[in-house]
Order: sequence, then structure tokens, then C-alpha cells
Amino acid sequence: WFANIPMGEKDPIFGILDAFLNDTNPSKVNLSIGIFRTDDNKPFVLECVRKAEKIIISKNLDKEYCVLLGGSPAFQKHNLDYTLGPDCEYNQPGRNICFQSLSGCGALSMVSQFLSRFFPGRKVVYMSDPTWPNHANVLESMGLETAYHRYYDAETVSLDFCGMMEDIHKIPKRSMILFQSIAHNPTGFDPTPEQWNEIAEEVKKRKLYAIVDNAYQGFASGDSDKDAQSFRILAKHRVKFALCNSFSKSLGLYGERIGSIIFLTDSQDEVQRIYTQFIPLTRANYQNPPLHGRRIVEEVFTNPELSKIWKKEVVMMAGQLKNVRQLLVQNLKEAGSKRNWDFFTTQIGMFSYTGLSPQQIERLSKEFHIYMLRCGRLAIPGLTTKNVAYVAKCLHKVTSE
Ligand code: PLP
Ligand code: TYF
Repeated sequence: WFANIPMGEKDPIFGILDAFLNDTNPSKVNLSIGIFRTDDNKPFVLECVRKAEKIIISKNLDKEYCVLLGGSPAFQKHNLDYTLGPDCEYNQPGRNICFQSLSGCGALSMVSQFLSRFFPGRKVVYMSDPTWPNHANVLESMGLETAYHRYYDAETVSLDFCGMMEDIHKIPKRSMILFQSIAHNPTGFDPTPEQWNEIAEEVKKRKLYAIVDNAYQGFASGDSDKDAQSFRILAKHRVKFALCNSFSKSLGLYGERIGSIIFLTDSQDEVQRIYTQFIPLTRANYQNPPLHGRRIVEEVFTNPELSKIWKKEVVMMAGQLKNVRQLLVQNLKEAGSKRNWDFFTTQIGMFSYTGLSPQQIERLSKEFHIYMLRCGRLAIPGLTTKNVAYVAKCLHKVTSE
């Protein structure tokens, strides 16, 4: 049946990861993927997660199907407080729906399926150019159309806020727009809170519905409230959105696939309508949600000792990324580079857009065994205090010769 179907394309990020894994050179450096690592470049499991797992195991819980498809009331309450904040107008009964998801990507996928069936306006989603390569894949796979607005200025290596606003102003009314809440992937540039206020006003004027991808809350500043400002501002302006939350990064639960979806609503009647449509969608996709990740999240949220450890660990992870960004700039100067690399420290989160050309990036991998994306994205977590001098030296080489 399938002997003649077209060959599919590799995910650009996992494609580079494959090349890295196949490289046998001991000095190789993986700057291709956004996964937080220790300074020894080892996978990192948070202490609060290890402790939560011990507690969960000691409870001898069963493994039957989860009957609460959207998560327990505790899971939902804590998700709402964590994201919207306790004072948000929408954080009360009848003003939201919170639903457990298969992490951020599963949330985006379910929201896209829901919008594809039920969104009453134009089924076109506008996104930043560039954005995470998987966005278009998820949205289009679920039947939505995609389009782009300006976001990044390659000449100045900065946010093109004017271009972004001009383009949003031209989006046909009653379309959709996808925002990344914080630590923009791939550029590392976010609008300021003042700019989010302007964006919210324009989105409201254009009558756009928003999808907010919240994959890095806490990772930018180390403070999860501060990193939630973008969509809290949107909510204050009563921009309606579906928030897609991931605990992959913030709790390091990448492989557990745990996250949540939050829809803002106007009434209990609307809540019921969305909820009763979401249940069959869930059943069509995966029937029942996974248990283990949900239990970890619940334990960390509801156990004050674990919540305290979590807060400290988020500060530590965000701090490590900031520190290594500074070290990179310092080492580039020490290596003799005269270029302005300050963008490494003005960008935040896991990624930096470097403005390097595909040829320079190819040289980095072929000659120096340093792997980053062809678009110029460098994943900061692959940098350590041990390899940063080597990476800086090689970056200087490919940009000066
Ligand atoms: N959105 C963005 C921008 C991401 O970078 C990622 C991946 O880390 C995700 C969503 C979804 O990741 P996950 O499905 O692991 O939560
Ligand atoms: O952009 C990244 O590196 C992370 C990890 O299909 C990732 O978001 C990469 C590709 C992908 C899923 C996750």
C-alpha cells in the first residue's frame, strides 16, 4: 500500500542530534537541542522529582486507568495558580477549563484539533517568523492553516517589534495567533511587558483568538510568576486564549509527557460545551492520560517542602544558563574576537539566534565537531564551564577566517 508514498523529511532538530550522536570525536559538543543538562553534561533529574517519586512509590498506588481525564481537582487548581496566578479574573469557576495533556506538544495538538473542528472564525494561525519548527507540523497535521508575522531582525540581531506590530495589524479579523509566552524558541528574544500590553490591545482590536505556548515558564528569570507575565497581561486585556503548558523543562519531566491546557471562558455553560467536546477528543487520541507524571506534578505542587525545593532548582537552572551565556561572551573576547556578541546575554532562556551563516555552521560541525541548527540557533544548555572556551575559540575562528 505504501511503496510509493513520498519520503518524509527528518525533524531538523533531531536530524542534527543524530549527526552529533554518530560523531566519534571526543571533543564533540551538542548545541542542537533544548534539554537542560548538568555542568558535566549529564541528564538532570530534579531533587523535588526524585523525592516526589519516593513518596509516590511508598503509597503503593494502583495502575488502573485514570478516570479523571482532565486531571484531579488538585492538579487543575495548582496549574491555574501557577500559570494565571490566584488573582486572575479567569482563575475562578466558570471562567476556565484546565485539562491534563501529554506535555506541551500534546496540548498544542489537542488544542489544534479542537480549534480545527470548532473555531468559528478563520482557521488560520499566524506565528512568529521564525518559530519552533514543530509548530507548523502540529498545527497543519491537525487541519489548521499557518501563516507568519515578522518577529526577528537579522541585521541587528534583535526583536523586530515594529515589523511584528505592523503585520499583526494586517491580520484579517477573527483569525488565530500563536504566541510563545517566554524564552522564545529559536531566537531567545521576547517582547517586554510594555510591548505585551501593546500586543494585547492590537490582538483585541483585530478580534484574534490566541494559542499561547508556555514551554519555558521559570527558565528565563528563575521566577515562575515573572515568566508568566505575557499571558497574564493578555488575560488582563481579556484576550481569549488556550494556554498550552509543559512540565518538560520546568520540572525536567521530558519523557514523562505531562502538561496541561487552559482555556479562558466566559460562563459555566461555555465550560460545559468545551468540556463535553474535549472528552471524545481525548478518547480518540489516547483514551486515558498517563498517571506517573501527573502524580509527580501533584506531589510537588501540594507538598510544601517539595515546592520549596522546586523553586530553588528552577532558580539554579535559569542561573546556570545565564552564567554560561556570560562565560561565552567573556571567552569570545579572550579568544580575540572583535565582533559584538552581546546578544548572547540579552537573549534569554535555552536558545540563542547567532546570525551565523549555514556555511559557518557547517564548518563548526565538520571541522570542530560542534553541532547547532542550520538556521543559526545555538542551544545554550549544551555549553558547560568545561567546553565554553573551546566553543568560543571555534566560533571566533569561523567568524574571522
Ligand atoms: N513549544 C516549544 C517552543 C518547545 O521548544 C517545546 C519543546 O521543548 C515544546 C513546545 C513542547 O515540548 P514538550 O512536548 O516536551 O512539552
Ligand atoms: O527545540 C528544542 O530543541 C526542544 C526539544 O520535535 C525538541 O524544544 C526538539 C524537537 C522536537 C521536540 C522537542
